[in-house]
Amino acid sequence: PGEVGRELVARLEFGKADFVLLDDVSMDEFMENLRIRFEKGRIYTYIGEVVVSVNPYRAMNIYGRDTIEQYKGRELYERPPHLFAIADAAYKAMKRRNKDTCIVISGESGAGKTEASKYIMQYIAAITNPHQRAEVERVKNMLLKSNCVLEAFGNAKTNRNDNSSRFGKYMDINFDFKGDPIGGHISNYLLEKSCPLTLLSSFLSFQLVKGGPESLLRSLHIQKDPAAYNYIKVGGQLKVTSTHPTVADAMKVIGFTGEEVHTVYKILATILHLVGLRIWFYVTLIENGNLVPVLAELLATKQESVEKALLYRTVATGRDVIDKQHTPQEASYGRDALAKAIYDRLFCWIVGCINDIIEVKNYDARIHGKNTVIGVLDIYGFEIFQNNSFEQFCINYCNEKLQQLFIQLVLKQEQEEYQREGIPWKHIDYFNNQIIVDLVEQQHKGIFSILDEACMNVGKVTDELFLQALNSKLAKHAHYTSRKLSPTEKCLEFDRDFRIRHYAGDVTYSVVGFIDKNKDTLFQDFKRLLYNSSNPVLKAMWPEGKLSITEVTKRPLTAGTLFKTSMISLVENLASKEPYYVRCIKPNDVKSPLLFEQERCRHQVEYLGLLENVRVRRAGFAYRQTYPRFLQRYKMISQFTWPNHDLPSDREAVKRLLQGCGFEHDVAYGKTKVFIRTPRTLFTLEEQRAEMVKRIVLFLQKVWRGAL
Ligand code: AD9
Ligand code: MG
Repeated sequence: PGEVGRELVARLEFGKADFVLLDDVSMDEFMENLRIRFEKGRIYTYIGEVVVSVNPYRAMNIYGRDTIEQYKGRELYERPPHLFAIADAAYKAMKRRNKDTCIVISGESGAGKTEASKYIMQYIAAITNPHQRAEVERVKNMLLKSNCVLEAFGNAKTNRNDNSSRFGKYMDINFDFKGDPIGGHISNYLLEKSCPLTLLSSFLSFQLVKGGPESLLRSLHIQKDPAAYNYIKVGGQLKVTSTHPTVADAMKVIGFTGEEVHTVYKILATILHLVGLRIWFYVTLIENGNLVPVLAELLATKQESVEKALLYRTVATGRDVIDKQHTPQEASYGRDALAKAIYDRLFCWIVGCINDIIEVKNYDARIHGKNTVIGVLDIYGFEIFQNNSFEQFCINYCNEKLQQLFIQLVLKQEQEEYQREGIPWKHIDYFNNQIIVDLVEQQHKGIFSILDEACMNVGKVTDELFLQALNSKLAKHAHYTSRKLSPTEKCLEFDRDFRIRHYAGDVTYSVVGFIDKNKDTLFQDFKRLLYNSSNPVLKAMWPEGKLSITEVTKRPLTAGTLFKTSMISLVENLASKEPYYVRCIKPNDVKSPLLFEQERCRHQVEYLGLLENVRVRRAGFAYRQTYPRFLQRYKMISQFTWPNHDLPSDREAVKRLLQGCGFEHDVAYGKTKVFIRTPRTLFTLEEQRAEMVKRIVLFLQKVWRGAL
């Protein structure tokens, strides 16, 4: 009775645990339910099998061992909504049905994606390897530790999140036939590195300034006094945390050699010094030349080479090769590009090393059967800022791709289930965003192609010319417009603006910087400089520096094209798996556990497409359940099924029960499951059940009292 009583109260007070059960799918009702649940500390709510999560901004006592036990092996609806339920569903599908599954976590910066991915990993680690096999424990430890290393290099303090992931991450966890982890693989996407100064806010770099031991700092020529680096002032004060020893330890534990770790230090120190390196404004000369020998030492190369690479550029004119001096502006640009590129390479190299370490080894599929996978994707959600540039364009394109995948998979899954169960398919009306995906990625006609074409122009390449090309090629596209095409539109304030009508809403992008960021060029001279380093680790990071000046004719792929290609393959990979979704919402901008900012949240609900999600879910059958489980829950509301039925099958019994309630028109009977179309029906069933439960409880209480 205690549990039943609690459940009844919970149902009344904590809003609806599944948005599909809303009386009416409107924004207002959705928001009301979300707010009630957040204020009551119920941070998770379902839309069918999707978890909507609101960042609580406080420690919640819902991730402990006892909670894990409650969710282990249970079905989704048996417990209150939780990440663990989704993790368990993904795990069960993988283990029972031998399916590859994936968990896609999205939401804006600070919404709680990375925390969610860690809880999911933790849950999987906790429920696997019941026999404590040493090798599996080792793998689990590696997978968890590798996260810590990646965060140290890939996360930074931003004004939106103190521990913001500056890269998209997809991690595969491989399981053996027993369902225990045996390895993994990480893919990283678009490390945000727009400005070298922001780079330095990455934790480990900070730690090097202050957190490292004296001897290490001396060898890196770093002064102990942070005031010497007062140019690093991202987000105010230098924040020093004590991650330095932990990260170094984690790196060593997972198998980085001492030399590798030391090279990492040297590279970070190089960036620190590079950012401090000043070039005179009027002449191409280095103002603080004392840094040149320091850089040469850290990069294990010659002083002259460093200086030359910073100030000159080798160009081939016909058969001659000449050294052409940069303008001071070019030299400063080159220096910044070098700092960014080094960090980017370092990060990719670290990911590569981790992959070598955690990849599945000694697994013979012929003996042990197929090894299955759970993928976890922690990736940036839709971004709409005051000023949106190339990065937001890429990120929003990524979200269009994921939305397209979502539409295809949810609909495909529904369709397949109906087929399996022998129920006729009914068309679902929804907005298909393929047209926007095409607008961005189509060969020759898409925005990425137009951008690449503009970048390839000989002669003067400017952002304005790119915008002109967009305007002439996309003038008739329903989802594209610009100041020139719609001069009266208020939100297109500047000539440099263009706007895309994304599925989640309109976003105005400023064309400034698109060309530069897309080309993402690092002068070849730098690549040669680093390739010729006598430090083998550093050299290995820059294989293309091997090419001589006359050999370098092919243009490197642009940032846009690389991103597009990686997104296409990511989506292909996800599409081959059974997906589960976690949609994260950030309740306010001040990290408060109490504040539910209505407008902020509404906006996110909009661009996560959650209402659309509820609609798709409800357009088919809102609820489905296997016959035995359905009976288990509702059998008390019919005399034919309570306490047991004598019909030939559970299917017949469910039919009888629903007929008795007058719901015949609203249900379909599949081979193993009953499908209920409208949530109202389920609602009524729930109410009748609650009523019966109450009566039974009262009855039992009377019996007990009588017996006593
Ligand atoms: V970003 O796109 O990487 O900038 P995320 O990853 O969405 O962002 P993150 O997971 O880092 O956000 O969460 C931000 C902060 O919110 C964390 O540092 C926690 O302080 C807080 N948070 C998030 N989820 C939870 C939670 N389930 N319980 C408690 C949480 N605190
Ligand atoms: Mg994150």
